Amino acid sequence: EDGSAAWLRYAPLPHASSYNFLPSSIITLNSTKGSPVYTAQQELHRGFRGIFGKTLSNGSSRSRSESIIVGTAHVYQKSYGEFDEAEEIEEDGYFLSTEGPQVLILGQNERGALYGAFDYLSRLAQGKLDAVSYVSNPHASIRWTNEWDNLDGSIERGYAGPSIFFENGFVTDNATRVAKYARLLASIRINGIIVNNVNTNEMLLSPQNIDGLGRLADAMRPYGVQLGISLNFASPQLLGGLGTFDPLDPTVDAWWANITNQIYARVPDMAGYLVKANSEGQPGPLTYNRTLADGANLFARAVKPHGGIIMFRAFVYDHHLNESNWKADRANAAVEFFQDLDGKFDDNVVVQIKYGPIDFQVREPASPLFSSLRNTSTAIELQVTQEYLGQQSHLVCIAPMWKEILEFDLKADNRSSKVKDIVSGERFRRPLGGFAGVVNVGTNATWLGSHLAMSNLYAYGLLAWDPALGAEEILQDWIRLTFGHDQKVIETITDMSMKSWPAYENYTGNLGIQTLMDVLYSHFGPNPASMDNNGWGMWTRADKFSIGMDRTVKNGTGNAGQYSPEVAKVFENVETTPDNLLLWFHHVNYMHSLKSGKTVIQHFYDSHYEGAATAQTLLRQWESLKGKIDSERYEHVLFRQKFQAGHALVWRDSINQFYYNLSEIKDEAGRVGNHPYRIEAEKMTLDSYKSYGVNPFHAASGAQAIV
Ligand code: BDP
Repeated sequence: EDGSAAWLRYAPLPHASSYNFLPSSIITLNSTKGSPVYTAQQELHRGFRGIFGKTLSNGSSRSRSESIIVGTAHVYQKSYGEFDEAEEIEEDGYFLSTEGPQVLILGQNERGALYGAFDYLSRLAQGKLDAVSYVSNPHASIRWTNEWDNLDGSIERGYAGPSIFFENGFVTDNATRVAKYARLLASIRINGIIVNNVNTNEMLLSPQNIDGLGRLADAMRPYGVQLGISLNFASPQLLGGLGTFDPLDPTVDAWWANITNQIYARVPDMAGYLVKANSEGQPGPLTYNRTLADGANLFARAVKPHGGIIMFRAFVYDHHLNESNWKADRANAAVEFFQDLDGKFDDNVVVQIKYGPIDFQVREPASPLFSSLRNTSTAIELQVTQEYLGQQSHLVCIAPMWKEILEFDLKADNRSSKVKDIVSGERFRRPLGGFAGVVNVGTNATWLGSHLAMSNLYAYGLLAWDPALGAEEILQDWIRLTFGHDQKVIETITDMSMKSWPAYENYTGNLGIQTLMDVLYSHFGPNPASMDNNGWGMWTRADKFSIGMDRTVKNGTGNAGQYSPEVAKVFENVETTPDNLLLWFHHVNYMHSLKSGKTVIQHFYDSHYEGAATAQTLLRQWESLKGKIDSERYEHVLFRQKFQAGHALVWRDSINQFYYNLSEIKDEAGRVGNHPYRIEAEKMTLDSYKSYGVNPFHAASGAQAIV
């Protein structure tokens, strides 16, 4: 159990032999090798062998009883006649029925049939053997992952080893693991992968790499997963040798049309392009005083004849923010850059918006851009890789956070406007929309570097398909599939996971102050001092007396005013702003009273103690599963839980000490700065260890560490 099978283990079901009503053959309505329906058949064989130890035969249409019929609804109807549900099935959707003498798995398209087969197998593997009959349709058409893989094989913000897509400047020769990843993604109904980093290298478009992309797409196609790529805006100049990359220059236009045609010649079903322009050093249309829409439409024209889509990222900001302008607020950037462009994007452009206005923080309000763009298709960008959330060394189950964002009502025109209904295209009647999840899997057998982090990938896929599902419900399905049916295992991992995001928020940065990590590069470990006066923003604005970012219209950066009036009213007022976003929107005295009656500073101290205490219990809870989980995965997780338990203490003491030093306000419980039982390592007799000063100093007690 090295984790490579993830949730597709098809482990033997306890008491499987007592089920006597299982089908014995499969009738496949399209047996062309490499088609998703063919893959579905293979998967059904594999699943039945694993779960029931049963070999299914390949049936013919005459042997209909006790068989599974899998294929598209269309083909089924031609052979077997109409069925009532056919009309309800939408693109990529499927009908699953286990009620009659046959099991029916019928997709609107081939991909849908494969999703239906995976759903059926997931039910069986979980022991959900009751008869069901339902149509399942996707909430949104775009359900993609983004992978931040570089051509040299490294992965930006990846925590599971090198790339499965690239090595040494080229697309990998061996796409076996890419096919396995596509299989994993198809099982959670993801239909596209952007394979390379948003911070791009134009050499991706060399002839050799275009051919390589074809290889990747070939490996993914049997799973209904389409390939897409990130582009470097300056490629016409960097690679094509043109004197310009101005999006309105006809030679640039022709260059992109030409290279796009070359790519489609090799990858006829390419999903499209992802573009990060004019952000964090990436080139873009602003260089030529063109708008971001001019930039996006350039690519939209190139892919249009091929049916491709442009995902244009809203993550555009001027990162030269500094204290000279106290009104500078990166949270305002996306709306400022994009609001006047609403309606100016071509129909096959989707603006891809990070869930919050800043950058994947532990707590952010939903981005106001979702409700500012009414005539533009949008998608939400979520992060599965735990960049700011402990980098897979901390257990943080993110689905509850995603749910809060997706369910948030932006009240556009004072009508229900939940984020999930905006990105599906429904609220503003847009033709496209959906989800992009930054995953960053690597070659490590565990895919993400941590077994427990895989619940986040699983949940991402299922929420993109159906955001109405509950976080806990998804989690428990994942646990059963990943770790089996033991009730104690299910309850313990559920409890650990559901506690983990609040705990992480508590010990890293609460009340909406953001993850108080080292913002300068690593994004790991505490460094509250780094949050202000750097090139990326000024976020905590903490001084001796007060803390928080005043984002009100009245006195602050005006960010609250980017929301619709109904929502803005709530955030503008310190009394009505929820405590968990208080310091996101307001600058208050440390002695300001929260709704709980506690002061801000005391809440800080207490939460950091509570969060770190929970991290200790996560470890104990995991230890209670010894013997109930195979030792390979048990030990792997144990190592991480121990690390988290220790690192949570480092976080707790660093943050508390930092604000105690700054405010000089004592902890009512007398804990902060007072560790009577602690023996500092550097004070001991050091035998082949040396002590050294730690920077930032507050990340080690006594500012010293030993090596
Ligand atoms: C930041 C990451 C950086 C990414 C950037 C992005 O730290 O590595 O390039 O987002 O999303 O969070 O473009």
